[in-house]
Amino acid sequence: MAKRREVPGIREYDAPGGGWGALRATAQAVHDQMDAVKAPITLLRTNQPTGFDCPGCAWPDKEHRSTFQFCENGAKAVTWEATNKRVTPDFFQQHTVTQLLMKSDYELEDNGRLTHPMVYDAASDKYVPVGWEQAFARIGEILRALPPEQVDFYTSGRASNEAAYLFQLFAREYGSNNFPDCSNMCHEATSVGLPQSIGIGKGTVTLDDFEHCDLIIAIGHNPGTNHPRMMGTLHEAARRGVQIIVFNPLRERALERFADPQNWLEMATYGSTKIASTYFMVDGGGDAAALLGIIKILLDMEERQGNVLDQDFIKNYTEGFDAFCAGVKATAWDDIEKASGLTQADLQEVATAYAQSKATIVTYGMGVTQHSRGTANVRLIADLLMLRGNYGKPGAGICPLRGHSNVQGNRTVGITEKPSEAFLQAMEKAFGFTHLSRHHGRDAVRTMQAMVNGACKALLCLGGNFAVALPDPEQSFSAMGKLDLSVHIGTKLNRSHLLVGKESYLFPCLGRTELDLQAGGPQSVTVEDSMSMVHASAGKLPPASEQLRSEPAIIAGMARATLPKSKVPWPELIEDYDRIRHLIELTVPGFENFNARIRVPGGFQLSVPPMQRHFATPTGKAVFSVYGGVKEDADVLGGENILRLITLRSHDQYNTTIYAMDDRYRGVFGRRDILFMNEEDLAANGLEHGDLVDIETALPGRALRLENITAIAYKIARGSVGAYYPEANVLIPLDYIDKESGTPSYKSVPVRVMRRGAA
Ligand SMILES: Nc1nc2c(c(=O)[nH]1)N[C@H]1C(S)=C(S)[C@@H](COP(=O)(O)OP(=O)(O)OC[C@H]3O[C@@H](n4cnc5c(=O)[nH]c(N)nc54)[C@H](O)[C@@H]3O)O[C@H]1N2
Ligand SMILES: Nc1nc2c(c(=O)[nH]1)N[C@H]1C(S)=C(S)[C@@H](COP(=O)(O)OP(=O)(O)OC[C@H]3O[C@@H](n4cnc5c(=O)[nH]c(N)nc54)[C@H](O)[C@@H]3O)O[C@H]1N2
Ligand SMILES: [Mo]
Repeated sequence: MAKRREVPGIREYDAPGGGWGALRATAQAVHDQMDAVKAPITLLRTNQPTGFDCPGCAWPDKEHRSTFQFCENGAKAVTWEATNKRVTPDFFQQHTVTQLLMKSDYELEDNGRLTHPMVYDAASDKYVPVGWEQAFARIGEILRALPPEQVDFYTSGRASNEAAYLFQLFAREYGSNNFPDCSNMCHEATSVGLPQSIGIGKGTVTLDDFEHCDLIIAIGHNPGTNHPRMMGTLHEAARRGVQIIVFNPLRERALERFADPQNWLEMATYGSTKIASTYFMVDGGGDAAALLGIIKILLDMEERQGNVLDQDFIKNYTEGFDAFCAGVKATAWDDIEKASGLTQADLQEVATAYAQSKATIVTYGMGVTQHSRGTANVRLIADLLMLRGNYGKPGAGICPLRGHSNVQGNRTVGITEKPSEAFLQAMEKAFGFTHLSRHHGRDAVRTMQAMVNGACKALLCLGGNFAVALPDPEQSFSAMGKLDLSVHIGTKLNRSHLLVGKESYLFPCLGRTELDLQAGGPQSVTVEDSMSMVHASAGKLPPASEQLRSEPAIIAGMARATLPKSKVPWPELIEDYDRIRHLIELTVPGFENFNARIRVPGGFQLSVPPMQRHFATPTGKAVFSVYGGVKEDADVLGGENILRLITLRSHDQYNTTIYAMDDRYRGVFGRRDILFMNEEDLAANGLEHGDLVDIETALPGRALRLENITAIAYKIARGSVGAYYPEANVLIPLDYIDKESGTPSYKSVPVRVMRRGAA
C-alpha cells in the first residue's frame, strides 16, 4: 500500500483501550482543572456509600461500594465540575454576550464554575448580577401572565430524583405538561419501544447477570469512552470466556482490546485483553437487517432440527409470533446482505452462537436508538431475546445503556410529557390539586418547533445545553432569541445560556460533588442507574461559591414566586429532602419506605417485572413486533454517492461539554474538524486521506452544509461516514426523526461529500 500523506493531528493509536494511556489522561485532567491535593480525596469519594454518585455515566457499581473503581472519563467528569476555575460577575463585566458567542463550546465551559445568579441586560449586552429573590419574583410575574401551554420545562439527565420531581410538580401545578428532556434525544426509542414489547421501558438485567451469561451481543455503543466502568465488566466477562459479539460500523479500540487499570499484572506487563470475540462492521443503520438475518436463520434451524427456540416461553409468555415469523420469512437474503453490509455466513455465525447460548445479554446504545426507525430497532432486539426465553433467568436480558447518570430516574419520578392517568390522580390526591392538565405536552423536538413557530414563549432549563444538543442550530439558535423568557439552571457557562431571549436568567447550582447544606442539615439526593438501582448521593466539597443554591432550592424559589396560592409547602421541602422523598413515595409506585431504603449502602432496586417474567402489556404477554422492510430509509439512501453520516462523541467530550480536543482511541489529536471515511469511499469520491471537504445533506428541503472538514481514512463500514457532535448538528434537519419516538436520527443522515473547491 502506498504510504499515506501526513495529516496534522492524525496518528495511528496502537495501544489498547484503558491501560497507561488512561492513567496519563487522568493525571492531565487533574492538572488542568483541580488542586492536586484536593483531587485524589475527591476522586476516592466517587461512588462510595457515603460519597457522591459519579456524574459520568449510568453504569451501576457492584453494590455501589466495594473498592474505588478507577475510570478515566469518570475522573474527567468529576474534575471538570470540581475545578478551581470560576466565572464571576467580573468575568461577565469584561465580556459582552456577543463576544462570548464567538468562543468555542470548549472555551466557554473551560472558564469554570458559575458563581452568581445573573440576569441579561440588553442595554450593555452583558449578564449582570441579580438577587435570587428579585429574580424569582420577576420570573413569577412573567409566568403568571403567560398561558401555561406556552411554557416549557427542559430537564437534562444529571438532575437528581428530588430536583426532577419538584420540577414536574411545579410545572404541573402551574398547568403545563411540556417536558422536553434529554432522553427525547437519547433513549426515547427504548422508552417507547420496550413498553410495547415487554411492558416497561427499562433494562431487565443486573450486574450479577453479567457473571452468569455466556454470550453478550453489543450493538451500537462505545463503552471505552461513554460507559467506561462497563469495560471492567466486559473485561471480566471476556476473561471468563464469554463470547462477545460486537456490531459497530466503526472499529472502537476499547471493544477490540482493553487493559484494565485495576489489573496490576496487565498494567505491569503492558498486556491487554481481547474484548470482542467477533467484531462485525455492520453498515450504519444496518442493524435491523442484521437482526432479521439472524432471526431468519434461527427460524430455519428450528424448522430443520428443532430445539433452537424456547417454545414454552413463546407459547406461555408471548403473542404475535406467527405474524413476526411471516414478516421475517418474507425478507429476502439479498436485501438483508445489502442493507447490513454483512454476509449470510457472518450472520450464521451469530445465529449459531446464540442458539448454543444458555443465557444471552444484548447491550445497546445510541447506534440503535438515534435512527429513523430507532423504536423498531429496539423492538427487534427485544424479539431476538424472546425467541430463546432470555428474560427472567440468570445471565439473560436486554440492557439499554442509558446516558446521563440519572436520566432513567428523571423519567421514573414524573418527567414526561404524557403523564399517566394514575400518576396524575396520585398527585391530585397527595396535594389536594383540583384538576391537573390531561393535555399531552411537548417533547424536545416539538418544543423547539414550538419555539420556532412562536407557540412556546418561555423555556426553563434544569441543566443541559438544549439548543446545542438539538439538531439544526440555524433554526434552534435563532428560536432561543424569540423567547419572552429563558431561565437556565447550570454549573458551567454554555452556548444555550448566551442565546438570550427578551429576558434571560442564569442560575448557578451546586454540583454532585458539593455539600448541600439546608436548614435541616446536610442533604443527600438520589439517582437511579441503568439497572434500576436507586441510591443516595451526597457531595462533600465546599460549594464553588457561597451564592450557589441547590437545584431543589432554585426550583422551589421559582415555584413559590409563581404560585402564591400553591398547595405545596415549598420551603419545608427544601429544609429536609426526606420530605420530598416522602412525596415521591406517595405518588410514584415502587418507592415504599423510600427514606429507609436509601440509607442502606447500595440502595435498592426498583421492580422490573420482566425479570419475573411478568409483562405489563395490555394482554399481559410480551409482544413480538413486525419490522416491515429491511432498512429505515432505503428510498433516500439509494441515490448516487450518498453516504450515511453518523455523529459521534470524542473520547474527551461529555455531550456538548468538550473537555479537551483529543480523541485518543481514534488517533485524533488537538482537533475535531474531521470526517472519518472508508478508504474505498474516499477513492470512489475522488478523495485522498487528508483532503479538505464540504459535506451537504442529501434530503429534500433547505440546503444544509458543513464546510472545511478534513476527510481521513478510517476503519469504518463502507457507505458510512463519521463526524463529531455537536459540530455536525448543522447537517441534521430538526424534523428528521424517528416518528414513533420523536428521537432525532443523529446517526443516519444522508449526505454528499465533496472536495473543497470542486464543482
Ligand atoms: N465520557 C462520556 N460519557 C458519556 C457521554 C459522553 O458524551 N462522554 N454521554 C452520555 C450520554 S448522554 C449517552 S446517551 C451515552 C452515549 O453512549 P453511546 O451509546 O456509546 O453513544 P455514541 O458515542 O453516540 O456512540 C454510539 C456508538 O454507536 C456506533 N454506531 C453509530 N451508528 C451505528 C449504527 O447504525 N449501528 C451500530 N451497530 N452502531 C452504530 C458508533 O460507531 C459508536 O461507537 O454516553 C453517556 N456517557
Ligand atoms: N448530533 C448529535 N446530537 C446529539 C447526540 C448525538 O449523539 N449526536 N446525543 C444526544 C444525547 S444522547 C443527549 S443526552 C443530549 C444531551 O443534551 P444535554 O443534556 O442538554 O447536554 P449536556 O451537554 O449534557 O449539558 C451540559 C451542561 O449541563 C450543565 N450541568 C452540568 N452538570 C450539572 C448539574 O449538576 N446541574 C445542572 N443544573 N446543570 C449541570 C452545564 O451547565 C453544562 O454546560 O444531546 C443529544 N444530541
Ligand atoms: Mo444521552
